[in-house]
Amino acid sequence: MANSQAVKKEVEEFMTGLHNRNPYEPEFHQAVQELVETVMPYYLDHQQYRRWRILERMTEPDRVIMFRVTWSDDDGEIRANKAWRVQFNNAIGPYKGGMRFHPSVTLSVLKFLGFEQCFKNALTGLPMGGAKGGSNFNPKGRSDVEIMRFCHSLMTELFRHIGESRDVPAGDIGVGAREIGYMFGQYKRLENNFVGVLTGKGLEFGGSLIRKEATGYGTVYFAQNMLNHIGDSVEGKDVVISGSGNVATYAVEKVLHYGGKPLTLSDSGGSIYDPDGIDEEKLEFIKDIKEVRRGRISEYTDKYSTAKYLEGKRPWGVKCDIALPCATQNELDLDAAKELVSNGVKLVAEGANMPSTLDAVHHFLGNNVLFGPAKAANAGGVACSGLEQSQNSLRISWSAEEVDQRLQDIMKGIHSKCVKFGEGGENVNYVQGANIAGFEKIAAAMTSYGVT
Ligand code: NDP
Ligand code: 2IT
Repeated sequence: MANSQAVKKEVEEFMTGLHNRNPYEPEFHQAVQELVETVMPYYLDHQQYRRWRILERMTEPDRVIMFRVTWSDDDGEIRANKAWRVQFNNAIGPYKGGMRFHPSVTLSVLKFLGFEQCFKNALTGLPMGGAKGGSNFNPKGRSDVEIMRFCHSLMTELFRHIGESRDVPAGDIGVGAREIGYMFGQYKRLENNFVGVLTGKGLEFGGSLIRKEATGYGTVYFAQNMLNHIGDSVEGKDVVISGSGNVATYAVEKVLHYGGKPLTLSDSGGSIYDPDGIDEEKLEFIKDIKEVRRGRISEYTDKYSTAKYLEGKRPWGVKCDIALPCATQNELDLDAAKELVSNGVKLVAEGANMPSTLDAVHHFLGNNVLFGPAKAANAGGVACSGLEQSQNSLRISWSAEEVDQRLQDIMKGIHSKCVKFGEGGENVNYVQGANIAGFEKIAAAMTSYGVT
């Protein structure tokens, strides 16, 4: 076993090289640092991987496709956006990962997401490589027809780079059932081929039951596994959740199924805090605001006057047992982590991708908080996408119960893999467990191929 000084030196040297090769990509640096810190001792103990330079190869995407998306808005103005598809690694299966439409999308953001996706997908046990794509297009305030024109134009370039055995995109921030429908429609038209080339499709054209619920449900299944492992459960726990999109709303739903009390939600404008708890009826109102009317979370307090709207604030100051960050990257920093810990938080599970900064992660781990990192905790979404691909290939549809049972089994399997590689301290170190388990599978496959 390599000593800690030697590990530290190797991490520093590796990260210096990565920074030099990839300047101005802070999110990508952060995601790699988090992985390399925990994987390096394992890497040094497995010299065959080091000899084959697996870490250097694994941190370089197979390819990045960058293109222009031109479209006309409702006033007839011509617009041009940037778009990318980062095909990171297909050692264990066809590229798989979502598309994000948000003005904050950059190559660095998509490289961090594509990189994390590789390990997440490996953890699911399904044959899926890692990719991510998206555009700096801002869907907010755009009409349905503008969204359609944008999606069609994007697919007019993307279609030549994807395929059911090549690369299978899905949704992410700003990309839900509506956008997937427009993109699938254009793909089908251009290729004259009806295949499962996207996941998250409508139920009428090859979508899977439970896909829309899967990321939020899966995050809570994972939290439940973590608590069960120490003889506890979600029942009776106060839960603080951020975001109010796909992941957050279905996390609330599963917390309610398990007898927990969701207290907060948020969006980019601020947070709502309901001391009485968000129940099923209130959740239906939120889904109507966000999914149907595409409104703001602040509207919640117009209807439920005992709730507070914390304008411009994230919800981490609210006392809780469990925190589920489900909005976006770096939404939970060191100050927020300190506040949560001093308020007695027991468990944090990441529904979003990389929502906690690296020093926040260190603070949780250093204070015996059970911490479920994104690549394990939110893998339910892509796992269910994998199940959608299986159903498409078999040309059958499974019932909601069957898909949900498979999802629960997959989340349990991911938990076991994390325990296998993360045991040793007072608590299971799920960051170490997830990183090493994911790394091992991809590294073994890459080694089998020789120098590729
Ligand atoms: P949605 O677009 O459905 O919802 C995103 C939510 O996060 C909205 O409430 C949005 O608020 C908020 N948000 C987005 N960007 C910011 C920001 N910069 N600051 C504050 N709030 C923000 O996306 P999803 O629910 O699908 O995705 C949420 C997270 O979960 C992302 O990190 C995504 O990568 C991750 N994820 C998603 C999966 C999926 O299957 N959809 C699978 C695994 C992970 P507003 O409306 O104001 O923008
Ligand atoms: O981050 C993610 O795992 C997703 N956005 C889902 C990807 C997918 O292919 O379903």
